[in-house]
Amino acid sequence: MKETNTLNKTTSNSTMIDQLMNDVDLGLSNKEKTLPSKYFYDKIGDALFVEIMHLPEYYVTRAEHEIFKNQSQEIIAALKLDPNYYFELIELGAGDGLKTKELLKELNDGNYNFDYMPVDISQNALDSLESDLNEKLPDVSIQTKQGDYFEVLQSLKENKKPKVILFLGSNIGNMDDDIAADFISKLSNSLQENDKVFLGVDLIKDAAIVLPAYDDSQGITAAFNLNLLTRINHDLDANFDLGSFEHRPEYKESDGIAKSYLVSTVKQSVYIGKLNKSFQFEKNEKILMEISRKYNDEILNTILSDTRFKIKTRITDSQKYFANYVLEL
Ligand code: AVI
Repeated sequence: MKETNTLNKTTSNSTMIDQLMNDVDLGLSNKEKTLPSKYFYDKIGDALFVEIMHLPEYYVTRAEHEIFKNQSQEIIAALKLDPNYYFELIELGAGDGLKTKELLKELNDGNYNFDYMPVDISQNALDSLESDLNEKLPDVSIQTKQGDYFEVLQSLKENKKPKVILFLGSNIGNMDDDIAADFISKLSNSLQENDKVFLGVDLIKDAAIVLPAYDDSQGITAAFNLNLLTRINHDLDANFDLGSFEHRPEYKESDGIAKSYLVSTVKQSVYIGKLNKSFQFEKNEKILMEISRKYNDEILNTILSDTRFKIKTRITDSQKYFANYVLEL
């Protein structure tokens, strides 16, 4: 079992480097340079993201955690879960599973019959989630899967067991609207009649609250973004000079999208060995590192418009910063 895991890990690492090479080449060749935020999550990126989730300015995790802590019975009722019927609880982008653990505890106490299947791009995150759960909730059966969201869709389709899909943390917010709509549409086509999705999204609100969440005073979010340049230096033999890029996030309530940029503070050339290619940066030229889309019912309904999903229930935290939606077919 262990050896199979190690083999899978090695195979997916080399595929990941090929994909990274491709995506970096594409993104930096764009007129408006961009790098995909899904590559933030290497070992250092995972640790920085855990720090972000505990930052005073980053309200997102706390708001959703409050929902799971105070309203887990409401969640179970909204998902119409019944202790007599088996279901798979599949979490896309599980990370450290902080919020889900509240629900798992409640389901375990209520003798619900389920398997927990966290999916994440980061094997590190899955390994620590699995050992933490084995220690804290040893009766919960856990089967981890490493991969990105789109990769799991096919396996969802092939498996006809009843399912609840958790897609929390406003992870959907890191997708462009058209990609989010495509993903949700494919997800709806991968599910069967009584399956449910529990989707967590950060709500549109004032820039005075949103912007500091992406521009914290300790510089952790800046380090999180810059770490992708370190990863490219390491994995693709590049020579990004981290001292000449500055983290500069932007957010306008009217757009509802937080955008994280790294700005080149000088005119410079960056060489990427594995691509055998140099990329030119003008002084003040930006690389778009990540978008974090904020939602309301209208935006979500637009994303759902070409899918079979309907919004059934909306649960919010006490400050109405965050919402979890039950989507049904
Ligand atoms: C994972 N994701 C929902 C986070 C967000 O809020 O967009 C990632 C993040 N980036 C900077 N801080 C947090």
